[in-house]
Amino acid sequence: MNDVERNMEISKLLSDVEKEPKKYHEFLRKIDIDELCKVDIIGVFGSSGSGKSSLIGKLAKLYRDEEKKVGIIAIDPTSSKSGGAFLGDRIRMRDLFEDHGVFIRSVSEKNTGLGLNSSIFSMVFILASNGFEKIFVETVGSGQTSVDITSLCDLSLLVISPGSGDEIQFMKAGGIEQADILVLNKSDLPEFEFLELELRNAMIQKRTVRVSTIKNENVDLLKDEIEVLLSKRKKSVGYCREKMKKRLKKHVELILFENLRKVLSSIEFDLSRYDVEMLRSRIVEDLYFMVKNEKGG
Ligand SMILES: Nc1nc2c(ncn2[C@@H]2O[C@H](COP(=O)(O)OP(=O)(O)OP(=O)(O)O)[C@@H](O)[C@H]2O)c(=O)[nH]1
Ligand SMILES: [Mg+2]
Repeated sequence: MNDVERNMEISKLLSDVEKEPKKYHEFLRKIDIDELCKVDIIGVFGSSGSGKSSLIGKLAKLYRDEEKKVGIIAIDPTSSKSGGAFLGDRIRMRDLFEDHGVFIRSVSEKNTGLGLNSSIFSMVFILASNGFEKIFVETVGSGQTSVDITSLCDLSLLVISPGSGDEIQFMKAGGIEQADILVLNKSDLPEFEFLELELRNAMIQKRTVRVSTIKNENVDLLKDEIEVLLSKRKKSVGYCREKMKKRLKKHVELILFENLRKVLSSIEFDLSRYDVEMLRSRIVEDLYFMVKNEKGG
């Protein structure tokens, strides 16, 4: 099978899985967990416009130069109404869109409010078991979202650029422990020195790499850092299976959460009319029906 055929096959599998959970169960039953462990999943988060997509584009290019296959999943926050960001990415990552060794998908967060959903996990697993060696997951935000994304990824990058004052405050409050590498992007801009100053004042101890994505400066250095960290992590005994367990746990949590929401939204009556006890029994009943229906009963 060549790359084009394989990509078409993956696209089909992805949409089948969306429509029919059973297909996903079949797929999941067959995957080789140890094989999956060899794939590197890299999370990239940070505020909107910090340069995440541009950076992923440049990193992907470096991996493509080594003939590694690259998957990119960009999660759009539900609030972004237009396809503008994605179209922009199409322009910024034009070379990649034409490269069949790269698989790019833009997915919606689907109103979970968590910055991710269960189908992102399925996508990652599907790409990982189809020969993609490096998988990037891009997501906006750096709060709880990034915590959840970390459970999926082997390594995560927080991208900040001039004007990311809020994030620095957040980091200072200890909120960003989960980022492995802090990427200071847009070093070509004159305002960059303020970013450095702000960071120095906040006294944040974190592995940091300064890059200019637009000028392609230091992106290779960042890639080296990523590789060193990944190989160190993957060499540690029991890492892969433990990580996989964390991923599957989060995956299960998301599936439960999404099903629960479905049930709640199907309760079509004015909830405000009910008292606490009645609401409780209503939920219990509906859950009971959901479980029964799932079993085909
Ligand atoms: N000057 C400068 N601009 C950059 C650099 N990297 C990215 N940009 C610009 O910053 C803007 C946002 O870049 P994106 O890569 O789309 O940022 P993003 O974080 O993916 O944005 P969202 O997906 O909307 O959250 C674009 O106009 C880029 O051209 C850089 O290193 N220097
Ligand atoms: Mg982007």
